[in-house]
Amino acid sequence: MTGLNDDSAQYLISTVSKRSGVKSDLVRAWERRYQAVTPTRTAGGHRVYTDQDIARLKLLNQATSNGHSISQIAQFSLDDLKNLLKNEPVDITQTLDSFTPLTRDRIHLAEDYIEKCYATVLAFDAKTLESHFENAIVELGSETFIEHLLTPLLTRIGDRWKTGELRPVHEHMTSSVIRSLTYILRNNNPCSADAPRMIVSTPIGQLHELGALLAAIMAELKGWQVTYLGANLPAEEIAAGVKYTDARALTISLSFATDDHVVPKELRRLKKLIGNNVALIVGGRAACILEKFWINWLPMA
Ligand code: B12
Repeated sequence: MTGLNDDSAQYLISTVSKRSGVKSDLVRAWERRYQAVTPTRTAGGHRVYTDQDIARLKLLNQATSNGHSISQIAQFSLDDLKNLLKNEPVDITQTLDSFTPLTRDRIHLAEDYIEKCYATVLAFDAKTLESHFENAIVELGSETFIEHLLTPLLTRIGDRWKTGELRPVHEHMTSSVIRSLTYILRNNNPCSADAPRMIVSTPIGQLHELGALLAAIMAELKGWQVTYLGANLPAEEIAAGVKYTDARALTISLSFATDDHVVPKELRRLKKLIGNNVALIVGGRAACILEKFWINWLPMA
């Protein structure tokens, strides 16, 4: 049941138990009786497991806590397990952040994943990158994944692209894999009909859309009903979106700092069009440029 090749097996059972939350004895029992995971062995005979084994064990643990019988689900693929849990009252990828404090261990885990993901970007291996991301979402939860893995990883990619270590095509490949994760990251539980509505976009000339997309996902995880409009829209169109949805807030993401007046001008127009009853929230790494123009912006939460 290990989906990755055995070269990636690297964790002893003590680490696996700590990271998955499944006691070592139980890991061995699930393995012996149901082949829930099939570790390889070191020359000395110790079992070694992969990140994907850990993600599987974590989901199996959650599913059995929800009442599923291990004998029936032990052979499920990672995707089958995620689908099973999506329909449950408690979905681990969405609740992990709320219930688990952000410990030093989890931050280290995110840092380990950043190294692995960056190596995979360098190797231009989209499939493995996707697999690392999927495992990391299971282990870290969506919010921690976005804040402590994706954001620093993208920052590093931007820096290395600037120094020439990476080419634009490395960034494009990574951005495309990230976009494909949206479905897993989003809060798939139906939100209440009276949840406040929010529009998320970027102004004209701001082509970076990932900051806006991630901000939209974060808002959705916090209970907002979000309509994401994509990037590079004129003020009139964004304001029309606000009007059609009767949104209470408009979130604008800025990733690219320029000296020209386009963004401040667009934001002033937007503010005028949406009026004072709709909150205008501006964030992203380039939002600080607005200070020199006029606008209060919300630093990265
Ligand atoms: C991917 C990328 C691209 C892709 C974007 C693909 C896509 N579909 O989105 C493409 C190829 C289009 C691109 C183009 C360019 N890029 Co670019 N790009 C990046 C990169 C690597 C990641 C950007 C990203 O997605 N960030 C999104 C998130 C992860 O970052 P963030 O903005 O900090 O947002 C986080 C938080 O701030 C927060 N957040 C975001 N929005 C909001 C909103 C609210 C309200 C709140 C509360 C929080 C919040 O949430 C995010 C997650 O936590 C960055 C590197 C970097 N350091 O970010 C360079 C970077 C932004 N790009 C840069 C440059 C120079 C360019 C180009 C000029 C390159 C060129 N010569 O053409 C063009 C400009 C395009 C334009 N006019 O906008 C520079 C910008 C420098 C500057 N002056 O600001 C950077 C910093 C790279 C670098 N180190 O030089 N880029």
